[in-house]
Amino acid sequence: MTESNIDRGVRALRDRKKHYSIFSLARQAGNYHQGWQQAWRHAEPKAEYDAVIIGGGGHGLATAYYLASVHNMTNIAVIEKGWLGGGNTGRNTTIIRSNYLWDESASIYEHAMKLWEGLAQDLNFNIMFSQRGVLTIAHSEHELKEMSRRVHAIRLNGIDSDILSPEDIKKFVPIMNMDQNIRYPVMGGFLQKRGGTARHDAVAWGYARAADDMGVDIIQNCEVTGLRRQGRRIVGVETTKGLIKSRKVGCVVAGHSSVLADMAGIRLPIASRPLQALVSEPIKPILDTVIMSNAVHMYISQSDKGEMVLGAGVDKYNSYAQRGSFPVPEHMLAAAVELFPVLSRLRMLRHWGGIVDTCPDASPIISRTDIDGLYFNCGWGTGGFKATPGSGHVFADLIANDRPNDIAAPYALNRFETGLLIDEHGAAGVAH
Ligand code: FAD
Ligand code: PYC
Repeated sequence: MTESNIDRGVRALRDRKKHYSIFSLARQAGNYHQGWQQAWRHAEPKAEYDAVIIGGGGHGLATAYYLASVHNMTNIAVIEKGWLGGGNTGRNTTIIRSNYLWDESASIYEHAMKLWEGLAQDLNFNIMFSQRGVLTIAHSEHELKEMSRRVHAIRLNGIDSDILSPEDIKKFVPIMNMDQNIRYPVMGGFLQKRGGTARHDAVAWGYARAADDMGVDIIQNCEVTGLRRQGRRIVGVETTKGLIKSRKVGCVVAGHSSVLADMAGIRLPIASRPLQALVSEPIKPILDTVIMSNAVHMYISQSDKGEMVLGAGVDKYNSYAQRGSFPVPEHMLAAAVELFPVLSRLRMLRHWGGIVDTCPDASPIISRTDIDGLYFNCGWGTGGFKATPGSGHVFADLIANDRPNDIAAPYALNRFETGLLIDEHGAAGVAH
């Protein structure tokens, strides 16, 4: 007798309770964690699936989760060449906000924000979503004017956003250097109170566990090396574990999108560039919000562990190497120390890079292609973590129904032919 989805759901809930019982935790601690249940199965590929998602980052896993939970498509696989979340999902600085300029952006990023607000409950997984506010600071008259325009546009879309004066900022972030004679004086800022952070790995793990519970096969250490077509239709993916057949294939591989597109003979308007970040040794709590400065390419927050999390600007060259050049973080750290002198003797523990997929208008691509059954979700560049739930939700809808919904429609590839670009360079956290 085969197990129904409902039975599987009930079993999964029971398993989770088992997994989280306090006695079980204590027992496992004494056991050096031996015998812990895996959060998701290590699946081996089946010969054929109703849909294959390439890329086991947050966006790919979210897509699989919503395909299963909203569209009842459970015969699906997520194919990941490395480990889950090992791409940009596990490398980002976790800033979440929905304060973009254009209506199309408000629609998708706010859709994501609303999903974030209930995501821990939806997934039954603590993703450590923390709405601690995101404050963007301005260092010139010009930036202040642009900021005011953006705040009005954001509010017209019903999204929270407040202008802060230097006096407000001094109260809100006491450790910020408000001296007006420094190289980048803080002249004002704007705050999205509902913005914040989430634990990036937990987002990947939460989606993976919930998708696995519904029968999704998550296949790690399996690289897609080719896209199999019959004429203008996709029929499968070639992988390091053999051919996997499917008539629906979603590519969600961020910095490697052009590589995948090339396998199908498609040229995407994407440049892949390194973006770097660093964390410090953990210290006592000193910063309870997120600060971003687009002018100096610096953004900073403090993790729940106490580490200061700092990110820099994009490197100025294309690359697939997950590291970056030294001058970029050096420039950012100089600005960070000027703005937060309290950090001057802080030691950095780790430093890394991710490869971000940037589009000419700094907005993503969520699109069918001219190959039937082949879809792309990419181009999130320096700012896709915040979109993870919204992106997965609308991409699943596109794959299931083979037509974009109202939120996804403006992000189709044809905007690069029609000229209906969504220019969000000003709102992208990092200039590129
Ligand atoms: P990824 O997590 O990169 O997943 C793609 C996966 O595809 C990878 O795991 C990769 O291994 C896999 N893959 C690639 N090729 C293949 C193949 N051939 N076969 C199988 N699998 C393949 N965004 C924000 O909103 N806020 C931030 O604060 C922020 N900070 C950032 C800081 C840094 C340093 C970086 C690098 C990015 C930052 N971003 C931020 C951007 C954000 O991380 C990304 O937009 C987002 O995580 C993309 O998620 P994804 O699931 O699409 O990609
Ligand atoms: O998109 O908010 C963002 C961001 C901050 C740092 C990198 N990206």
